[in-house]
Amino acid sequence: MIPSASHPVPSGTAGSPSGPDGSPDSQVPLRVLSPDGGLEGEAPDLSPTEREALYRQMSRLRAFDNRMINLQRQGRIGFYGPATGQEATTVGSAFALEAGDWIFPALREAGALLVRGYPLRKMVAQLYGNRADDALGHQMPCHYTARELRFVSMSSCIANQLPQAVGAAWAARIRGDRTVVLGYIGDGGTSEGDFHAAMNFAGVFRTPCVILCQNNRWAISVPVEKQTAVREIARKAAAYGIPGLQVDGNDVLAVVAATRAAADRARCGGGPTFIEALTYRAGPHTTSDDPTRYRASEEAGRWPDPIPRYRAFLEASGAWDEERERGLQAELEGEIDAAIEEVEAEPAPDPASLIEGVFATPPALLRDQLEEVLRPRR
Ligand SMILES: Cc1ncc(C[n+]2csc(CCOP(=O)(O)OP(=O)(O)O)c2C)c(N)n1
Ligand SMILES: [Mg+2]
Repeated sequence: MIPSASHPVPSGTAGSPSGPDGSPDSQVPLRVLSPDGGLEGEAPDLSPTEREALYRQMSRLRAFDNRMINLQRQGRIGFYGPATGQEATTVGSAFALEAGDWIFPALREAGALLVRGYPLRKMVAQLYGNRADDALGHQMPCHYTARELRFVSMSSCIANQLPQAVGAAWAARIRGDRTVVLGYIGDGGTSEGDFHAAMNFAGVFRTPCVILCQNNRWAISVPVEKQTAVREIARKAAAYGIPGLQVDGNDVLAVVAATRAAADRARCGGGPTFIEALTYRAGPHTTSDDPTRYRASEEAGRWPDPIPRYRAFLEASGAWDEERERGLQAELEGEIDAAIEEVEAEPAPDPASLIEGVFATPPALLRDQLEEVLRPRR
């Protein structure tokens, strides 16, 4: 883990929530695997198929990220925001939910959508914004949305999604159903007023939600030390009467365990939980960013890569080997190739769709503009 004077990541096997009474005890992040993949804590109860699925989805997300960055560099898509290094946090947390739970992503949660079973082809389509895209290019790239899978589109404005997540959880509570809401936020997002509004509301109304902060140590070029003067973001939860804990976000088993416990608590009427997942944004903020301008490249190497770390754990129990790895990589390459080929064959959206989908009857001004767009150029 990355040792830093102001934001250390001590090892430990037990996540210790600071209680709703706000006890200021120092946090010990929940950890199940050692940095090299040895079992050092209590693994969550998962079947062999589920254990393998965690690995497959993390690898799928990594392969997808790598290919989408290449596509952007080749000029085939305009923009991409990878989650490299954060696969365990998103995949593990979404995996711990039930299918009927809602997910309100921040900006780096494509892994949660993959876990939900969203077709990879639709993700590629969203990035191209052509006729294969459900939103017909009306959204910015990486703003996936899947109502049928209870995955709300991310909001471009940082932290907006959190009051919405907490409100949805309140609705579930009023209706008395068993839905839990998982709302994500980044370390940078915790400086926004919406973070306060959401945390306060969740605490006061004891809404059935899990608020998960992906502390990847950077908000574009702003390091977490300049974002907040508190050493552990999880401690902020105490001020809202919410239990807060830290988890090793590069340890997929720890993330599953922490999120599952928090979701179970919420489902049983125990109220919200705040989880700070300690992770690292190993890549650029987006394809428009060059992190070499503001941080040392050695920094990333101090964080265990969550994928080989978990692979070592699977291999130690005989559940994975080199041959299976080769098979998986070939399968992923084929899946991504096929998705790109299919989407690239689609034409651009019908220009008329530019003014559809917002107003029941598009106003005259928009109709005039469309006419101008369609008028043949001289
Ligand atoms: C309200 C608002 N302010 C600024 C931005 C520009 N912006 C986009 S992403 C980002 C950083 C977010 O950092 P963090 O919450 O840590 O998430 P991460 O990118 O690390 O996943 C900023 C400042 C924005 N989208 N919305
Ligand atoms: Mg961040």
